[in-house]
Amino acid sequence: MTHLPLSADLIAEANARHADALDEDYTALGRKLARTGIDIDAVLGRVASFSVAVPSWGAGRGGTRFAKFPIPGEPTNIHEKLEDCAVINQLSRVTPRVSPHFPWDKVSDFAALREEAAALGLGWDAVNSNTFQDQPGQAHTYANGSLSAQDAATRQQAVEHNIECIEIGKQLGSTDLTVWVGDGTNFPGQQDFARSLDRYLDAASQVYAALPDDWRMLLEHKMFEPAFYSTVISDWGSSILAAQELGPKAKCLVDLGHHAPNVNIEQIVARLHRFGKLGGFHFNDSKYGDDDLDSGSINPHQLFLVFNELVEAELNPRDGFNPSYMIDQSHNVTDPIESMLSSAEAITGCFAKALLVDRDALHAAQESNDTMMAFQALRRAYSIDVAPILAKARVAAGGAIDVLEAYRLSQYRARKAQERKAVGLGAGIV
Ligand code: RM4
Ligand code: MN
Ligand code: MN
Repeated sequence: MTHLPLSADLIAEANARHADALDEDYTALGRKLARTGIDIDAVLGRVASFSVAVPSWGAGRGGTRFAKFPIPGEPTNIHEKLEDCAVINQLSRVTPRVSPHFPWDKVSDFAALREEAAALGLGWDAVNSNTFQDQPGQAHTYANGSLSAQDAATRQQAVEHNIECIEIGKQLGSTDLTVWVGDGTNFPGQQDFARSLDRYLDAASQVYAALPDDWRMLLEHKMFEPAFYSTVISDWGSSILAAQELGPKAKCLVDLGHHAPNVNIEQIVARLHRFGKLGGFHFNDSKYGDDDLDSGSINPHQLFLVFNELVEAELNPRDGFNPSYMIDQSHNVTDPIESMLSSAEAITGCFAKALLVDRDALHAAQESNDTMMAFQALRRAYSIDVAPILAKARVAAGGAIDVLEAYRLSQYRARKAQERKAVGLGAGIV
């Protein structure tokens, strides 16, 4: 029996005020698309089956490395985070899974946690390990690395933590382990590049060996931070080499903020797919580095181009096509629920626009070296306002036409501010 946090009547009442306008807009867009041979209901069907996971850690105001400015009603534990994630899914109907992070989300009874999520209409996505921070009482520090540390006992501890995450994930019903390590150096000469990678591969292969048959290990690369001179898995090259060495269950995860500025991420997506190693995404946006800003807030065109490659990849599955989609954001100045609602809409919108690309026209232009028409095939799809398709998909599933309006009408955060204890100050997450 599911029990969702917001009143269905409130959502229905808010929707009723927009229903006629939405019907008009959807019909008009349907006519426009029909002129180019696109069936809007078919696109609606694809959009309705799209989903993206939300990160448990994104439900709080993560802050920056410098400060955290908590808001009243912010969640203080995984139970409250789940409730907030259920609000996001109830309104958007596109975020039915939560990606947990351990030990942050540790509880004593994971079977009960799984049921608790199910009662909120939520399942579980990839489990994320954390060997980038020391925990109280931990035997060996990660100050000098984790899976790649010089010290064998530290590496062993990091391996065991990842295996524990797999065990937890089994209880939750996850099938992916995402591994991001902060390992790297801050000074030239600090570590030998080759030997640190050897140590990482050796330790990662022990984690890999513990994966159940239907599990994947998603390797997340990141160019810098907290290591600012070099990181062990710094880029997609290191990531794919590691994934190839580990084996078929190891894939690469692309966090959009983990590259040098202006890197062609959509091409990386195509490359990873070409070699059967595209495992998943952490969606966010950035201006400078790993800014973890809201998806599509800085460079929505890049997000569209990424989805254009994903749609192309799906049509040419080569060794299969099954990337996990997750949001990975840190919210400093907004209500995290509002940010994730807005991001989920931006992500789904780019997927919908990518579906509208006239692939025959694009491929014909590519074949005949007609650069302008190839570009226009993308530009035409990018300029279409797909909001009516997204809203129709949400309403049909019980969500809100205007997600932010319904959320504000619900006064959810103000109610939680009465019930929840206050979050302490302090620095945020990386
Ligand atoms: C890292 C990376 C990981 C996330 C942590 C919190 O920069 O993006 O995915 O687990 O931040
Ligand atoms: Mn990430
Ligand atoms: Mn990051």
